[in-house]
Amino acid sequence: MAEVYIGLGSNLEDRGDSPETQLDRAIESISQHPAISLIAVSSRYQTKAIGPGNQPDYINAAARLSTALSPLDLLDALQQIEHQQGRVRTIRWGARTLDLDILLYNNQVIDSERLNVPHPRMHERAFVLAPLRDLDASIELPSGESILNLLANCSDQGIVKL
Ligand code: A4P
Ligand code: MG
Repeated sequence: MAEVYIGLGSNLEDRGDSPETQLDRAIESISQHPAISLIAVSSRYQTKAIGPGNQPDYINAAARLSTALSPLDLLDALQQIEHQQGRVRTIRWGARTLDLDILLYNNQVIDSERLNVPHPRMHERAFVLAPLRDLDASIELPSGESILNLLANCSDQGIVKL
């Protein structure tokens, strides 16, 4: 079984469901997946969008999972859940109904065409690091960097715990 941390984010409605409700639905889908056990979900944060244009704030959270799925099979499962919730891929970093990112997969470093783990931008993003800290303040990246140190080095990025 692999120990996995994922990031969840939403800043658009899907068929009338708010970003908060989208996170609820994603967590429900993950918990019902036959090959994934949901261990814990972090607090939620309202966060200023990083990316182009004038986007609404995001709701972000993180979750700890246990799974027998390989990293790529897990990516497929998460992308299917994104798709079910009306995710349409248009511009990179553009607004989205639901984004599910694999942050950490055991202590593995993965650099393939479809998958980069640890998530390549997590070390500089308070909206990823703060929810991870809520789950387990002792988490380290495979490089040995502690998420607490990384979070302390982040500038004020306008994140508010809900
Ligand atoms: N991919 C590679 N590595 C991974 C991984 N570890 N987890 C590939 C998930 N996917 C991974 O992703 C594009 C491709 O990345 C996937 O097809 C997969 O093969 P995407 O979800 O289609 O597009 P994206 O999310 O727009 O691109 P990207 O580069 O993953 O964006 P980020 O870095 O995830 O940033 N601001 C706030 N406040 N909160 C947010 O949650 N999120 C983003 C997205 C930007 N700004 C944000 C937030
Ligand atoms: Mg993504």
